[in-house]
Amino acid sequence: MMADTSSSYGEDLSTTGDEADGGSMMNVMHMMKPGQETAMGPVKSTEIILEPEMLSTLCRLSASRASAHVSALSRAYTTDVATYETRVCDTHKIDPPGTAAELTKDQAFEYLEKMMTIRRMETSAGELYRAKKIRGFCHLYSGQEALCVGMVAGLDMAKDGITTAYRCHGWAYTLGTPVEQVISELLGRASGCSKGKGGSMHMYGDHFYGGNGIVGAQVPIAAGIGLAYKYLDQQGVSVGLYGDGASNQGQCFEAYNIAHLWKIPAIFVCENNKYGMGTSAERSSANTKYYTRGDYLPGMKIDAMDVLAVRNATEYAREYALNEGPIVLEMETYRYHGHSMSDPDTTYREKEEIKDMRSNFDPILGLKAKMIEQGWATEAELKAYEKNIRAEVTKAVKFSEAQPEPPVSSLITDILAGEKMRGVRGCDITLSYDEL
Ligand SMILES: Cc1ncc(C[n+]2csc(CCOP(=O)(O)OP(=O)(O)O)c2C)c(N)n1
Ligand SMILES: [Mg+2]
Repeated sequence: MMADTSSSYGEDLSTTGDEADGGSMMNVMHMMKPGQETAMGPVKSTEIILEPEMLSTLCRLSASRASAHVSALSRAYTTDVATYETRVCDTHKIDPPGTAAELTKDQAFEYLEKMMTIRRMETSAGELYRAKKIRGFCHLYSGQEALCVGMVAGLDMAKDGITTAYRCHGWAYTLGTPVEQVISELLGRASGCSKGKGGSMHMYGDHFYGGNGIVGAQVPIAAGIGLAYKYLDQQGVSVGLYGDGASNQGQCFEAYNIAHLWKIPAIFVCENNKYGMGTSAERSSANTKYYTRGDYLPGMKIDAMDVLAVRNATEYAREYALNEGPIVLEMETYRYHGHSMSDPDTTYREKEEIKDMRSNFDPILGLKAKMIEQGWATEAELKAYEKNIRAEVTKAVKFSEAQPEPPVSSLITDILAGEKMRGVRGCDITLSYDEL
C-alpha cells in the first residue's frame, strides 16, 4: 500500500473526456520528477509535462473542450490519492487485471455515501416490512453494496445498460433513482419509481432494465440489450446479473452461447452470495467456480466485498466485452439478511458465519478503514457522516408514507410502451375508469 498525500483533490482521471481523445491523451501525459531530462530540458520542480503529441491532440480539439480537458487533468494530478492492492482474481481463459487500485479522496466519499445510503435504506425497508407497511416480496441487498457501487463506478453509464434480478433496490438507487422513489415503490405509493405498481422486484430507471422476478430470465434479456448496442453501434456494454442459484438455469447457457457466437458486448455477472434461498451454493451447483461456467467464455472471480476490486475488474471486463465479446464475472459476496423478509434465516446457516462476514469482510467497514488510514476523515467524522445519511433516509421514509397510493385507473396504463393497448381479456379498454 502506498499513499500520495498531495495537497488538494479533484476529479477521477478515468472520467475526464471521452475515450476518443481524452483516453489517448492520458497515454502521453506524465508526472515528471525534478531533475528528470525531457526534450525541453531538465524539470525544475514536480510538474506536468504536455508532450508534443498531446499538444497537437489538444490543438485538434475545440478551444473550450481543450481547456476543459486541461483543467480537469491538471486538477486530477493534485488529487489526494492512495493506491491499494486488491485480491488477485482467479481467472478462466483470460489474464487477470492488475491488482493495484487507485482511490481518490472524492471517490472514497462518493462510494462510502452510496454504500451507507443503501445499507440504511435496506434497514428501513426491513423495518417497514416488519411493521406490515411493505407487503408482498422484499429482498434486501445489505452486504452486497460494493457490487453495485463498484460496478457502476467502472462502467460508462451514458452508454451501458444493467439488468438484474429481484434483489434490485441498491441497483435502482446507484443508477440514479432517489431514495424516496425506491421507498415509495416498496410502499406501493404513486411517487414510486414504477408508480407504485412494481414493488420490490420491479424497479426500472435510465439504462436500468429491472428488477426481474423470474430467476435467470434477466440473462437473455441482457444478451438482447447487448445485441441492440452492437447492432446500433452504440459502443455500450450490457451487464446481466444473476445469482448463484440462478446460474443453473438453462437460459443462462443459451444466452452465453448466442452472445459468444455473435460477439455481443455483454458482461454476465454471477452474484455469488453463497445461497439461493435456503440452499447453499455447494448443494445447488455441481461446479461452484461460477467464473468458469461460461466454458468457452473467459471468466474472472472477484472479491466483491471490496469496492475497488469490483470497480477495477469491471473496467477491465468492459474493455474486453467491447472489443472481444462476452465475459463472465463471478462476484464473491454475501447477503446479511434472509433470502427475503419471509425467510427466517435460521435453518441453513450459522449465526457465527453472518457475524464473521459482518465483522471481518464488510465493504463499508473496509472502505472506512482506508479513509481513516489515509487521514481523510476521523472515526468521529464518519460517524457524523453516517448520522446525516440516516436522517436523509428517515426523511425519505416520512415523505413516502405521506404519499397517496396509485389510483385504480392506473391498473390499465403502462402495459405496452409507446403503443396503444389492444385489449385486455375480460375488460373493455374503450371504457373510462368510471364506466368500468
Ligand atoms: C424460474 C424461477 N424458479 C424459481 C423461482 C423461485 N425463486 C426465487 S429466488 C430463488 C433463489 C435464487 O437464488 P440466487 O439466484 O442465488 O439469488 P439470490 O436470492 O441469492 O440473490 C428462487 C428459486 C423463481 N422466482 N423463478
Ligand atoms: Mg444467491
